[in-house]
Amino acid sequence: MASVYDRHVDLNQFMEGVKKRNPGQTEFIQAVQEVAQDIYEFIEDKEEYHEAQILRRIAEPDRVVSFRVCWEDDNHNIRVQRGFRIQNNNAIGPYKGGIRFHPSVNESVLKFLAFEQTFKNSLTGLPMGGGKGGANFNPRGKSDAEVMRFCQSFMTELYRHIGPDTDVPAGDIGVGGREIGYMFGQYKRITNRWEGVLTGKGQEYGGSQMRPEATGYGAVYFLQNMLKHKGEDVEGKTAVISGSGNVATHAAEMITKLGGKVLTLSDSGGFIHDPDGIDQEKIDWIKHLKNVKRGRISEYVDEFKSAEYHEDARPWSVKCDLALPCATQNELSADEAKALVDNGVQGVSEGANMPTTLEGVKVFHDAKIMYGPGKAANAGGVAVSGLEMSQNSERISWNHERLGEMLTDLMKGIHEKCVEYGDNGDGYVDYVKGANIAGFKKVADAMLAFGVV
Ligand code: NDP
Ligand code: 2IT
Repeated sequence: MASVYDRHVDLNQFMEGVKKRNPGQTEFIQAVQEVAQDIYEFIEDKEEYHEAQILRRIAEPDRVVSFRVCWEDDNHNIRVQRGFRIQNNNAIGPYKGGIRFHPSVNESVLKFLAFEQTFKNSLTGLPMGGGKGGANFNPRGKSDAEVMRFCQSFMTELYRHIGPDTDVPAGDIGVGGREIGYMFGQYKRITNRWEGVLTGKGQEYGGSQMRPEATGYGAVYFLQNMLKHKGEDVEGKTAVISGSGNVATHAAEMITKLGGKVLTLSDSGGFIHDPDGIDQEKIDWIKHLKNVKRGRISEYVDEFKSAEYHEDARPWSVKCDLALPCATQNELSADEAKALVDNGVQGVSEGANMPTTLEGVKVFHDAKIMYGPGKAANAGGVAVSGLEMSQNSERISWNHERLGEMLTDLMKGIHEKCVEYGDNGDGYVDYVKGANIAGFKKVADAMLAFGVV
């Protein structure tokens, strides 16, 4: 019988250990499972990784910081939230990853995101480790003043755990330019230092051109690379997109620029279906609705009569060539994947992190659909964050055109790495396997170099 010290616990025994050590953390266990199955195959004949227990170590965060965040709402009620920063792994660079403000945030969700981020950041080729943070704060319906007070209180604790060479947070769900501004201002005030400690900053104070667009554009570039690999293109194809935030609106914008037609967008209330296509003018209207008016996607149908609103529903039943889940984790089930396949979907590119369930991924693989997992497809955001760090360190700013070219090249490079490790030899590329192995290898080899730390 294998003891816990056995170097060769099999995949099932490994996963049993992960479940036992992380009780009830379903999202984290799901993310580890998805990676472990590919890594086990890859390291089967590589004794050094077993001996050094590399996978076991990557699946144990370096540090989980949890803290209380108190703030006062506009009615003078004292509110108490839980904040976190998960520092998963810094083998190849400072911890790097977003901050999420959403009522669903808990330790499991942030541990899954920090774990995924470790592989994603490695795939970019830039020197960034993996981290993630956030709080169970719901920005919806809050005044600007309330959001500011929350962000300041959050940073009053977080600042001691981060730094430009230690850990560099950015945005994620519920954290955009406004929140980054409030958090950066508070960091600067506490430390009396202007430094590139956050990315996704405004252009006026050290933010990078292309960072707002990078995740959504990058997800479409990844899709374009997958299609090209099969001699296809985005032009003339229909796309179903979920979400209507930063990633979804920029993915929609790039699909449109490349001659595709976007049929849907959504939020947690439901989705809009516009058979005429959601063109640039409509996307600009949605950006204003979301970023300035802080409105809901249902309002689209009052403005654009060609569209229908489907309450409490997700868009995956709408017939399309391309699907881009860009909202949140586990938003695309096996049944929904099957509906997409039955309707003839050709390519799926994940703007969100882990939006497809494990069972849904299996449906895409069994049907041999081009399927780009989040850790590869949405890496453009963190990649341009890495470029923002470089610009801040050098105290310069590169222009939009140059950064656009760098993003295009980075996504091409990530696609190539996925093909290198994921080509099954039968013409089908398993992009999940490719991303997992390529992402793992660099981190694992760095860890081997450090010995037992
Ligand atoms: P935003 O906050 O800008 O937008 C999030 C969108 O997703 C909103 O439309 C929101 O609707 C919807 N959404 C959030 N939670 C749920 C839910 N539980 N059910 C249904 N819809 C939901 O976030 P981003 O666009 O930045 O992030 C979207 C996804 O992309 C996330 O998975 C994030 O981790 C990932 N990502 C983001 C990157 C970035 O650079 N921003 C980089 C890489 C990945 P509602 O308003 O109703 O909540
Ligand atoms: O999931 C992600 O990659 C992000 N939210 C962006 C992280 C970053 O540091 O830019």
